[in-house]
Amino acid sequence: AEHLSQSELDYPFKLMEYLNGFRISKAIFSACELGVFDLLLESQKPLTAGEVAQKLGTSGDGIERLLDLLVAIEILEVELMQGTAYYNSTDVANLYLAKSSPKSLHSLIIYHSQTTYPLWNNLVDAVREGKNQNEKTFGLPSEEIFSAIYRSEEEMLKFMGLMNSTWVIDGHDIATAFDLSCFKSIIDLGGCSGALAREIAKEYPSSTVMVLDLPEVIQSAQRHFAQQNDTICFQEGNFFDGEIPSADLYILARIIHDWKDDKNVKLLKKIHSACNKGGGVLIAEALLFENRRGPTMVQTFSLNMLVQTEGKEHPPSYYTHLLTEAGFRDVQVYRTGKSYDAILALK
Ligand code: ASE
Repeated sequence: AEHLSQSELDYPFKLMEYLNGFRISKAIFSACELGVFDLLLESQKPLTAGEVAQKLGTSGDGIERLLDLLVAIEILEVELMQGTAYYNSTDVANLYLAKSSPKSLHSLIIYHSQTTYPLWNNLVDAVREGKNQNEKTFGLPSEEIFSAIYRSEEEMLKFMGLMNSTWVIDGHDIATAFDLSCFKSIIDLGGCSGALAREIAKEYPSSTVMVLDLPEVIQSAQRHFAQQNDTICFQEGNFFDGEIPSADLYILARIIHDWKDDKNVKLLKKIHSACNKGGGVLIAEALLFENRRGPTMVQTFSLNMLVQTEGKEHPPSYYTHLLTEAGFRDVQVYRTGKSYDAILALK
């Protein structure tokens, strides 16, 4: 095979690293769940494995092996003093792995460890059956995907945390992908915790930004993600079964990838008819290459949609067709080069 170099045939280094990927992921997840990164940030000084074990209530041997792996993958640092290893965080761990950091990926990690990981354990069945594994994994009916994703208040909060942490990281690029200043009223449909809406509101202070989501999501958003002097407002609704209020711009961030084509066309047609004259729609999704040969990350996202939803990830042409079919025009695609890209279309 062409893509396997001679040295890969001599010894499958790359293959072995891929095969080991799950152990690396789970080691980072576990350190996060144990509170390793929070402890090292709070302690303000390097700690021995014994001190970490004592503070976190773990075995000394277990934590030492975990800490040593985290050092090897450069998520932690180690310093030897009189033959004793002192572990310290790196800037990356402090910024992205500690819970208290404003850019923390802690919620994303908790979700992947406790929900995504068990779902991926049933990937074989997902591929065989071509459908999500909510039923097999969690004992929940697979038809109504959000009754599975929101199966308890705890699960809803975890999912909202996942959504929140990605938009804290990626929201600014979505907000600035296009000049949206001409849109004075903006509604983020399925805007969840409001993290992306806040990024939009920060960038366009003369626009009003509203999050429309299911009643139970809005209530959780206001209870757990509200901010003092919030720049956005919340509206309970249902963009499939209920009314969509009129606005200049609608945001659909990671909505289209959850659903099948017919639902997506219906939704975009409904948005088109609610949309004010001169308005538009902004879609935020992870875009595949047009030939679907990458990016690898987006291909893994698409399999993730298989195990958990009824949707998939798409290349730009899919969104262009969808938007055009719903009556939108002047579709513009902006690739951020990060996880999520932006598409703007006008009424
Ligand atoms: C959805 C987004 C996600 C629905 C279910 C989901 C994500 C995980 N599960 O709209 C986030 C993006 N995907 C990954 C793999 O992180």
